[in-house]
Amino acid sequence: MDVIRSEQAGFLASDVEALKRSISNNLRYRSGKIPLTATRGDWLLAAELAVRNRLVERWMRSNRAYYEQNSKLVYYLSMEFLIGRTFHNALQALDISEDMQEALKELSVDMEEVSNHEPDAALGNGGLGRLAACFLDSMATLNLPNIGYGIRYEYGMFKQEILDGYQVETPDYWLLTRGNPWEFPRPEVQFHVRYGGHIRQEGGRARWVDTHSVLAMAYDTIIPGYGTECATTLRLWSAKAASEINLSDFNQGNYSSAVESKNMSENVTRILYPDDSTLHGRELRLRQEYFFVSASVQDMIRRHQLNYSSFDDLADNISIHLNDTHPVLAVPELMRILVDEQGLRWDHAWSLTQRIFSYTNHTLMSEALETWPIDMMGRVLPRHLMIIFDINNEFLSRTAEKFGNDTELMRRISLIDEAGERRVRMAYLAVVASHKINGVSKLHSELMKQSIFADFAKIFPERFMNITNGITPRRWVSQANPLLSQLIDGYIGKNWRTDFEQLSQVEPLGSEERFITAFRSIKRQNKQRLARWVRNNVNVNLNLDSLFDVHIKRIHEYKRQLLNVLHVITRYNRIVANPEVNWVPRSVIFAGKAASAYQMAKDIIKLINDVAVKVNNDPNVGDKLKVVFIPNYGVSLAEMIIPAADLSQQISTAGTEASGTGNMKLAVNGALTIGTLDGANIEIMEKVGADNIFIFGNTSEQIEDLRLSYQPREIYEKNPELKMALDQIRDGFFSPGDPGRFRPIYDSLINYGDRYLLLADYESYVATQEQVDALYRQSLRWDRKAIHNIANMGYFSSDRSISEYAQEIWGSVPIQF
Ligand code: 26W
Repeated sequence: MDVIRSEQAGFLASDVEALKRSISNNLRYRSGKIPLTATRGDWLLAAELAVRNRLVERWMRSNRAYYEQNSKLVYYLSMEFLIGRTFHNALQALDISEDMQEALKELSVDMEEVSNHEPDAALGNGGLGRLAACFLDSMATLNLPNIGYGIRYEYGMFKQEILDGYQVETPDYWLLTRGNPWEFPRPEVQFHVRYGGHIRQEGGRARWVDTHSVLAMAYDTIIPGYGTECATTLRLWSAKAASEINLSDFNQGNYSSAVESKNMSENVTRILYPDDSTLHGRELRLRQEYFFVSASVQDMIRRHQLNYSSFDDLADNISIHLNDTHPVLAVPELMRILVDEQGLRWDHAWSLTQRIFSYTNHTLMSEALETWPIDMMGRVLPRHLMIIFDINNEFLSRTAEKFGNDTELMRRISLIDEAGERRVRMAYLAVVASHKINGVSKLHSELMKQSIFADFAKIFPERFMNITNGITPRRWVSQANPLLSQLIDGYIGKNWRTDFEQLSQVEPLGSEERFITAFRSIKRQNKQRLARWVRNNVNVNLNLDSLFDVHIKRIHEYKRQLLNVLHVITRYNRIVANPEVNWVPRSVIFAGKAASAYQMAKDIIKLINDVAVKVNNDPNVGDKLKVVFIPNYGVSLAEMIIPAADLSQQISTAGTEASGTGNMKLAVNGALTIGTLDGANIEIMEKVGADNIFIFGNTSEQIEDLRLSYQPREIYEKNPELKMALDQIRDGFFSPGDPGRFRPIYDSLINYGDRYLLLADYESYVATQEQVDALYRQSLRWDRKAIHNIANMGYFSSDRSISEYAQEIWGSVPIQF
């Protein structure tokens, strides 16, 4: 009776009976199936829609509350949102996981089995995209009104297969196989995004004419908060040809040219660029960047005009956050709309713009900093280039007024790099246009001021700040590690999910035998879950008593997977030389994708796999050492690997990893970290204490000094174990059929300067690995330290990060329910 009444009132009840009815109805009326003919995919869809519908009510109410309360709205602009799966996350938000499991069970469906059918939404490369996803989760959970804007890529991050040890990329057809049940297409929300053409001056106003346009259509996804009624929106744009297929071509039988221009237009949202380190300066990428920011800014202006008759209060009503420089064209786009289309004076528009924008930098690596050739930008976006020139002129003359006409300084800070081919420096544009600029860890924010933005930090000291990254406890503990979560709940209650600092109450449990025993057993069960997966998919048997040593992240030279390999080879050589020693058994687990054009990263993957073949098949080694490369790393695999880790590898060259967030996920799931003093590792050490983390290697300052006179060959000559490992790589010990295969890896270290100073840190790394072994032998001490880590990681919640953004940058406040 209750169920019926609440459904009549517009609510969907969420008891088992109501869920069953929804699922059955969806199966029947959405898919046209009966249980007898339903596939797993059909059941999943039916269950997903049942969940989605139950979120809609919250979503509508949140949107209403936002309008009624006149709240400031945060627009989070990001080229990437690495969401992963949604089903479990939504169940958790609604607190109906158990009821859903029961409902499906009564329909003879295994929830675990069907939910593994859901593809990951892999609309991102790595850390930056996943951070955006954690931030959306936190903004919704904190009741902060916001809209995330991005691109609805038809193909997300490529799928990685490992064939004969090599990475092979295949397209990620995530939308084609089953559609996306979580999204709401909004055909009524479309904007023209224009490219090309030229500028005509008319009555003192610039008119952008003879353009070619592509339509941007919105697709909305609900982002549910946890422990709140709040649900917010992720709005992704998809390209549609402005004119449909050319009918006259079609009627004349020219079928290919009939669809060609449609395809060209729609290519703009076809695929995610799978490179997170080097900018290739491709025109299609520039078009993508403009495409989504133009549609987003037009959408913001439309929304503003629904409620306001002038733009005077625009900066009090909205904040626009730039997730790295990828969306920075939103700056000239807002200026263009305000000045050219809405008739605002330049100065007025610029002062609004500076109050509205803020920018987070995620990398200092010069090859990843975006710059666009003037030529290309002038061709694709002529009006925006003019606006950037105008911003630059004004910025340079104001700076000259204040700091004197120092031509060297002007050359350095100009938004236009005049050396060689002239290019626009997008990071400088972001800094000049933003009132706040932050790095993502304390060290990174300091280095940012000392290196790429040194001049700007003097010109605008009040703009620069730090907000250390965080991760969402909902996905990375509660969802990924249900056993650990239940254990913690039993002692301290469930509220740590929204108040992560409550984990500190776990601290005293580190001396309670019952808790330690339970913790140990859970770690083992998580290792078992992973080992089962590895056996079925990689055909390697992992020893559950071995130390699970985990190195999972994009494959990149600066992240130094190769340093890990050097240790593995050293360990292997030691075992072979002394098989009788009672070695601490290790399973070294790698996972990560290499950018498709990044040959060295791909060579490293092949090396890992070749070393694995050698080590795993050597009868002298047995269970003492296993090496596994888990293919196709992504959010869902991370959720399985992380809870099973004993040791977390965070071994980037100090000064290169802006923050890291995998480091946080692993530590809070009870892995101990072996790491350098880089990025957020430093802050993790501050929280957990130097005794509970394995720090090694040169500091960023030492690295800077070392670079001046670095001689990797000398280190190699002096250290026989290191020399042996490198010679084995060089001489084909791991690639007997192709002995020269890894020569480029050897050369990069010994002959081409070892850019990431692996050799400088090798000895201290290997020595620290010995300390790891020694501690692992004392399992009680190990477990206590792991528990101590969990108890002291509460700071690294993305809720804390987002509260800081809201208070210190956006000035936004929660909606009241
Ligand atoms: C060439 C285009 C490009 C350049 C840089 C694409 C993507 C990037 C990103 C900045 C790379 C990235 O994901 N950076 C990571 O951001 C995380 C979230 O702040 C940090 O935790 C990582 O340390 C940082 O590498």
